[in-house]
Amino acid sequence: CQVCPNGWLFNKGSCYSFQVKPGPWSHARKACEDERALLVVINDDEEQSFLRLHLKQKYYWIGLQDIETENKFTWVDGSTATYTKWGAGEPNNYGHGEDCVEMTPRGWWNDIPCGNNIDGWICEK
Ligand code: GN1
Ligand code: CA
Ligand code: CA
Repeated sequence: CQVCPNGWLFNKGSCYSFQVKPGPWSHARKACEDERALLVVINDDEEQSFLRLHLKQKYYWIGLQDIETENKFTWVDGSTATYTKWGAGEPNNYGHGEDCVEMTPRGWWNDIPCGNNIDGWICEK
């Protein structure tokens, strides 16, 4: 018996896949859906701390965005963000607009342009 598919990590009722493949946020979201998963939805500090252990110096997309309404951050499961782990000064919608969220190597969240090709993404199912 196996709790998660090969290559996925188990924590507290969910399975997680860390993908190191550069691409924009929309690609990351689609890639997770293709695996019958979602771009990761982070609900509490326990989940955040678990994910942080596996970042390996990379930047990953998470399932949070404010594309529709500036500064209304919504998860890909449709929920509004209550728990957050923004870095200092974030989210700042820097420059011409930053509507998608990355997790930086030390675990802090930062809004960046959705079209940026960052290192990868994290799926959850
Ligand atoms: C800044 O400093 P850096 O490049 O890690 C900015 C972020 C922006 C990012 C855009 C404190 O991050 O908010 O999303 O540029 N950080 C600060 O590239 O202003
Ligand atoms: Ca924004
Ligand atoms: Ca930012």
